[in-house]
Amino acid sequence: MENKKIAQIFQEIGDILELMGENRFRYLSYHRAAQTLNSLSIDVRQIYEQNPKKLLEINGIGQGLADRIIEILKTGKCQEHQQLLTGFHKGLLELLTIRGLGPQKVKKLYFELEIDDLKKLKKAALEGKIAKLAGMGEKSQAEIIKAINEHEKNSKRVLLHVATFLAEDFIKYMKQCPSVKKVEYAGSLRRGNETIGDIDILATGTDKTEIINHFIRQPDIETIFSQGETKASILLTAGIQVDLRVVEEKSFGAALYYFTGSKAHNIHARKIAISKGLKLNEYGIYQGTKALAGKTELEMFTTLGLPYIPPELREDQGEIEAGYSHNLPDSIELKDIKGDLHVHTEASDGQNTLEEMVFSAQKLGYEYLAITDHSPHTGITHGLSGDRFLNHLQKIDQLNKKLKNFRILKGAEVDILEDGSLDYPNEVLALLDIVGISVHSKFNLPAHQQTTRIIKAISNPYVSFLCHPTGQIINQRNPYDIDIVEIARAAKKYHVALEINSNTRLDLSANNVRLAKLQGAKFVIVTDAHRLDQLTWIQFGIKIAKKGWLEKNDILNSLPLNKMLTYFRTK
Ligand code: DGT
Ligand code: CA
Ligand code: CA
Ligand code: ZN
Repeated sequence: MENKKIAQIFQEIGDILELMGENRFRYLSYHRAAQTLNSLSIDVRQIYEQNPKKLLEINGIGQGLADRIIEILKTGKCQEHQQLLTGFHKGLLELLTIRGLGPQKVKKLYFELEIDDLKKLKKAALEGKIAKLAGMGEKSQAEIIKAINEHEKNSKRVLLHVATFLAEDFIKYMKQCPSVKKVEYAGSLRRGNETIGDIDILATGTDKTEIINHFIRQPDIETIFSQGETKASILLTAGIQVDLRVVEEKSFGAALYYFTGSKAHNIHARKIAISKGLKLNEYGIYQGTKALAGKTELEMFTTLGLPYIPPELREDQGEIEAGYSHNLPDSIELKDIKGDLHVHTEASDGQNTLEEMVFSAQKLGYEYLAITDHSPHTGITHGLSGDRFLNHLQKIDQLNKKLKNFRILKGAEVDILEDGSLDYPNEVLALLDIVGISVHSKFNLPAHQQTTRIIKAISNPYVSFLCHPTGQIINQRNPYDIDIVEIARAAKKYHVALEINSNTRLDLSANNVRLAKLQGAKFVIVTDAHRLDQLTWIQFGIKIAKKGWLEKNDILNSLPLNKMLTYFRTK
């Protein structure tokens, strides 16, 4: 979706206008438009392609802003934005993101101390220079240091996998406290977001003080931020904050609902409660002083007249409306997955043997497993070719003969070359049951060329699925410049699935999944495991699929083997 990109450009235009002391009305209109675009669940490009006049129906978008949206959709840039940026210190925009720093203070810091980025701000604050400015003082200086620390922490959001393992350990630790009756994690982690700001834990039990004391004695704590009667907050040595709240048992469901969020979902739910003459908060739902719900989450939904909405969907992206109209997706679950289709062995860059991977997949209850070692193009992954490849396939045939009720699929992860052809000729691909294709080079082609390249590869009749479709590596590499809508349409046309990579890539992302589903694409959820333990990481791909509103029939590896292979082979 390009909404976020356009929103960011509008936010920056608004910020610069504000810093330049421009008319309040002008910069606010940009800021409001940025907010609206960020929360809009349909792609503005789709609106524009249907009918450009419809852009004017978006809240807060007048003709001037609509023209700029069209300009960005067509050229990727906005002239006004480019002009404003010329000669402007971009670091000043970053300063505005620090809590407590508005345009007036940023201007003062710039003119009096020549502070034009975060690094200079931190240095000046730590050297005590800010306290000496007229109207600032020691207290504002301390606030600024605190806000910078917060900012530094937030800009390093932790990957879902890492936060999950830390939270699960923490929950186990909390259960060792005899006072704890129930303990669960909430927040973005429970909603299955790709990255997590902090971990929110909720507990109930007999002795609140004892629960808090147990929490702050966890052995891996770096700092205790705060500790009160019903809540505490700490920083783990792993660099992530954990917030604990201890609640009454009769309010546990209400608190779990509230602290699972998202904030946008909560606000929407509260509005509905108000419209029914009820009060909804983290303690329960009330009619006057009478509590109607609070002990369980399900009660909360039922009282609002809603079916249970899974945490992954709670982003206020239409799930509440879908709940009322009985259109919630029948979400895919872990038990629906019949096999993994993307794993590596020591034949290329994996760490375990073929036998070890197969044995583990059987233990997970799978019916099949595709071994997809690399093709040779990207030398570093020790890809297979010639006799080495044929021997590898023979080994799979031999092992298959020994197995009952389980099939190893002969597969490969084949590089897409620059011109969209594949790294193995069709005669070799014909030997395989499953062919995943990947861009592993030439990440920076222009959008049109990159999209055409990938679609050409998708059109090869031997291809089963497109691996990590956008190339994004969270916190490390941006997605390649591609048109995901076009790619999803081609995937549908050629019976090629799009991969949800459950490994640390988490590519496709939940938003892209939802977008691709709208185009009629099908998906596979796979682990790209390079080690045995990574086979269980399928749980993260399931969360992304749920968050992207997928159902069982959207996922090809929820099908029995023959049905799945028939889909791939019908071109
Ligand atoms: P994160 O930690 O940035 O990855 O995202 P969350 O969603 O875990 O956010 P967090 O930790 O600040 O707060 C946890 C939940 O608490 C959030 O999802 C919804 C609820 N919450 C927090 N602040 C507010 C608020 O001001 N209003 C409402 N309605 N709910 C809030
Ligand atoms: Ca959180
Ligand atoms: Ca929190
Ligand atoms: Zn791979």
